[in-house]
Amino acid sequence: MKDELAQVRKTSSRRDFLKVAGSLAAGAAIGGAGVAATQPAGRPMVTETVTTTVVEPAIAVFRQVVQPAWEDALTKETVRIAENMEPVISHPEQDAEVQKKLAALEKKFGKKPNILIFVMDDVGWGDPGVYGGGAMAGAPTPNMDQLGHEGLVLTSTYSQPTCSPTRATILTGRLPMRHGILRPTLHDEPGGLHGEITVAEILSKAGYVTRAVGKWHMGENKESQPHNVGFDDFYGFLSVSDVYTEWRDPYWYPDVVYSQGRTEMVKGFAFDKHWVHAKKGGEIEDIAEVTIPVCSELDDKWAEYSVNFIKNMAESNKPFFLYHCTRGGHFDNYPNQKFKGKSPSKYPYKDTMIELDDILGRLVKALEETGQIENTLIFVTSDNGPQIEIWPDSGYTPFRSGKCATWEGGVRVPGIVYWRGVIKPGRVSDGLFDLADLFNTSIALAGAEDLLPKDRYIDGIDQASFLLADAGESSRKFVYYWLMNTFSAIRGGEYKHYFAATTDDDGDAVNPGGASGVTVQYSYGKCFNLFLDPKETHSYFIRRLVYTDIFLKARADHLATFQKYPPKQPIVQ
Ligand SMILES: [Ca+2]
Repeated sequence: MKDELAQVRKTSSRRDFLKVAGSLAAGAAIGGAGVAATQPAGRPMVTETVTTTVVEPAIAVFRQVVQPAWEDALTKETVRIAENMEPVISHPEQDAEVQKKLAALEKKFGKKPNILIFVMDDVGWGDPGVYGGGAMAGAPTPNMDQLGHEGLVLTSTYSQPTCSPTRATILTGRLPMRHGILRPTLHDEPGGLHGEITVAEILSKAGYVTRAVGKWHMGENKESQPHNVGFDDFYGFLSVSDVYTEWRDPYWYPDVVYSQGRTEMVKGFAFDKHWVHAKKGGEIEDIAEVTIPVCSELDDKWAEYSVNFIKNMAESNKPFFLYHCTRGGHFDNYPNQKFKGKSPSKYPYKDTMIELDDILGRLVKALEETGQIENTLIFVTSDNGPQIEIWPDSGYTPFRSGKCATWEGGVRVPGIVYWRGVIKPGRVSDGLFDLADLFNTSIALAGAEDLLPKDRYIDGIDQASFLLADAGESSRKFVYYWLMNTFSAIRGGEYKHYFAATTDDDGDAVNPGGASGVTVQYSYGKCFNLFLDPKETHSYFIRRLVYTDIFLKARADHLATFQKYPPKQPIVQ
């Protein structure tokens, strides 16, 4: 019977298997000998009724069959490796496998690996073809798709609900309540990242050449500028695309464009209207004012800058950390002439998507041509979900709501990981990955764990072995969702338990999106099974009380970390 079961396992769906397993067990019960074969050792044989003998072995077989090939993170214990570090699920075997791979590479290349983090703006989980978008969504993404197919596609990568908080979380490994940037900085708000320790600062100490290219948006004040928080060189703009252009566009702002007084008022706001260049130890130099025609060429110029950097680094005995952040596809998209009207959709956001994909291809090509592709980790992501209120100049997500919300549409983003020769091609994982993990993972790849801060709480965890081992499992048990300073939800396994959320009812907005609702605290909570209900429309908290204890404890443990390490902003509960 074992052989028959094995054959069924290989060829049939689970439902078919259960049916066959049940009948085999029933037959065995009647025949006698078969029952003994599936009876667990030491369990007394039940022979009083046929019904009992059928059910018991069938369940035993069922348990054997559904033993997952993947790890059930929700049942795993975590280990706190330091008081100021997020607890992890330990995986000593995959850690050892990856250490072996990395040691061999270091021997081959004579230096630590390069790291390229490619952050797109407001691009949705559903936009790349490898996530179901691409050609379907009127904007094919062959380069993203290829990296995904030949690397690792993460289906549960999490950002923060908006731009600036996510970017600061990537660079500090800390949630917004700790680094203090709870929402995007606006035209007249200079403050930002100062006082934080960035991955660029740590990697610089570890011997890396560090460079930020493109959008910054983590504060314009001098102390927060990229070249003053660890980067050797910065080439891009300090704020966000719409800040530079929307008040120049008569379609959106006739009341400003055709009013000299209001135009002067905006020009008087405390933000630099130029895109800039700066080097560590130097001052910001303006390159050009970001008018609408200039805006449409920024991504192309920034790509060229990164390509040249990659080429120049080929002969260096130092590894690099390149943080390349695109302008697109944040509203308003004014596609480059080379791409305008070139997507099947022909809409500005879609034309921008095909340019972003082309740019990724240019960076990969530069790594290939200079012999660095096998010594470079590439991580492709977005800083938050699509800005639904701006539709149709916005991205696509199959999930509920969008940017500004903690619903999945706001924070679940693409996560494509590629490293030729290191990551086994064709991997797909739903293991949890918070973009904060890029901080710890980058530092681990640099072998610079000794330089991790000890005076502040770090929410990121080292996911190197998850990303790089052939069958790597995530070392993260929970993702914590914050809606600015309100604790919103926790995800563990496929379950997500809400304590608070932003409303996204049609009546609240022109288009129902994350930026238009109000924050509501749920009296008891909501619970969604993201496997069965990825759109989060069927809360069945009251039917899933068995998980509630886990989430209440996780919430209490998480909030307790703010006792020892106070947040920069007060928590609202
Ligand atoms: Ca964004």
